[in-house]
Parts: sequence; structure tokens; C-alpha cells
Amino acid sequence: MKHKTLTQFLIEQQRLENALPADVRLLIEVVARACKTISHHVSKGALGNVLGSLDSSNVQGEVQKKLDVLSNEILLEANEWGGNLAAMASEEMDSIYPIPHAYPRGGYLLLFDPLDGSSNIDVNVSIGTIFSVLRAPAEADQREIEEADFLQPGTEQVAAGYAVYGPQTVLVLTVGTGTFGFTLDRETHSWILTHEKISIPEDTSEFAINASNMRHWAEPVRRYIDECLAGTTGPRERNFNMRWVASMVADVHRILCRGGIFMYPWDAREPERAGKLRLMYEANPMAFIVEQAGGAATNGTQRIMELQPQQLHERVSVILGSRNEVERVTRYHHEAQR
Ligand code: P6P
Repeated sequence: MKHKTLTQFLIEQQRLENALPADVRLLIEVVARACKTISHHVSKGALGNVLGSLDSSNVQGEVQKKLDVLSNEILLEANEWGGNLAAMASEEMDSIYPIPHAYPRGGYLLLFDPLDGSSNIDVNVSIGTIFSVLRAPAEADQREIEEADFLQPGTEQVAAGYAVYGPQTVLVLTVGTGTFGFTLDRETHSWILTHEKISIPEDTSEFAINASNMRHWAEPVRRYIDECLAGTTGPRERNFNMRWVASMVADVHRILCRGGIFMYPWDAREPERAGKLRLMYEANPMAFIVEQAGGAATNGTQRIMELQPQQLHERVSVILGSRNEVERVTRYHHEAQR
């Protein structure tokens, strides 16, 4: 069977679904090529002198891994010259990165977490790159791009995707016409369509949460997980399984492949923080990908993609995956508010 490459898929999306402006197609091709380079460095591990931490921290105050910084640089250098972007933003950079005046400026904004799951880098567990594409406001054409131009709800995304660097390197992508997966063929170095129109089962018996935080959870989360743990002896009348990779990309990929619910909810450890994960370049792109695959994504009470961002690096509570389970957890939150 002739395999369809990412390039052929994107051209067809442009032609058949009219879903893809040429600038966005170029952007996705360039990001995908950068992910190939990141995959190469990740797979070299200790042989490539890329493991371990730097003595620097990112805007989140987290110690930066060598691969975090390298991956960020790869994405910046790959995307700054193309003429399709006005600016970029990254988990690894305090402020936005306007396209240098040496290059032509385009009409899109690219946001990314260059290497998500950093705690797993040095122990050979799957990690990934997450990205989101927004339009630059038209009125910004005549002025410098500002951080406020990025603060758009997730419903404004024109594309989103991730690359998971695991036993296979897989690129998962949506441009609003469904969610598709491409496996990197390491012999031809091509992205090959291997997951056509991914669909998340509406029901699941598998939850993903960091259970060590149990005593800090809000009541609705505690209620939901307690019911799962009660299994056939409780109100759900069936047993549940648990997975927690501590790499959002790996957990979300499993859910896209076989269903499940992923939860990183608000907890009382830092009550003023809405959650751990970042809205603009983790939760929003993953929510777009999951919704396009028939799943759901809320912060416990609201659809994540409808949240109005207030800050570039703001955090959010994340409940996403199989629609019926996400709706149940969200219902428990609404019941607790009454
Ligand atoms: P914890 C990785 O650092 C990350 O941002 C997500 O990819 C992952 O789901 C979460 O944090 C893991 O957090 O608290 O379990 O280490």
C-alpha cells in the first residue's frame, strides 16, 4: 500500500478541505522538520552529551535541561526565517520572540513547549514537543507584536500538534478537520500517515492522575477517583485501571489511541495557582487535538478552549479525554458549586 506523507496530506487538506492557508502548511512542514531534528538529539541520549541539567531556570522557575534549551533553539532557528510568522512564544522564554527585522514578517503566531516531560528526559521515558498556531491580529500589521496579541482563547487556534518521542516518533496534528497521526520513517526520514481520523472512545475505564497529590485535591476530583478505586464494589460497578507517565504528551497519546481520562486538576499545595499545566502551549493545543478526535477538555467547570487567557504563561486545571468521563468529572464540579 502506498503510504501518504505529511506533505501529501497537507496539500490535500489545502485542496480538498480548503482548511489550510499556504502559510500554515509551510509552518507545519517546518515545525515537523524541527521535530525530526529534536527526535534525533533525544534518541542519542548520553551518546550525544545532551542529558542533564543546566544551572539556569525557565520562567516557571524550573531547572532547565540541556535538551529543553536545545529543542527551543531548534524551533526558533527553524521558524524565524520563513516569512509566515509575526512572533513566537515558548515555555522556555520569559517573553515573546518577535521575528527579527532581518526576516519578512507573516500573519501567524507560533507557541510551543519545546520539550514537555523534562523530568523524564534523563531516564529514557517518552517526552514530546507541543505546538499551537494562532493568527496575529490584523491591526498588528503596522506595529510591533506584543504579548497581548497572543492572549487569544483556544477556539482561535488554526492548527495544533505534538510530536511524541517514544519507541516510535509520532507527529499528531489537527487543522480543524479531525486529528491525524504520522509516524517518522527513520529510513526515508519522512512523516508517514499512520493514524487516519483518530477517534477517542467516549467511555473508558482508565484514568491518569498523579495520585500522590490525593490529599490536596478538591472534593469533586476526590469523589471521582474514589469511585474509580471502588470499582465493582462502588457506584461505577466496574473496575478501573490507572496510568501516569508524567509526560502529558505520552499520556494524551495513549488516550487518543485507546481512550482514557487525563487529569492534572487544581490542588491545595499552591491554592493561588489554577493548576500545574500551561494554558497557551500545553492545555489549548491538547484540547484542540482531543476535541477534534471526539473527546472533551475542561478545567473542571469550563471548556478549556473558551477560557480567555490573561497571561502568556498562565496555568490551568486540566481534565481531558473520553467525553463521557470528562463530562462526569465536570458535572461533579458543578454539583459541588451548588
Ligand atoms: P508531576 C511534565 O513536567 C508536565 O508538565 C506534564 O507533561 C506532566 O503531565 C506533568 O508535568 C507531570 O507532573 O507533578 O506528576 O511530575
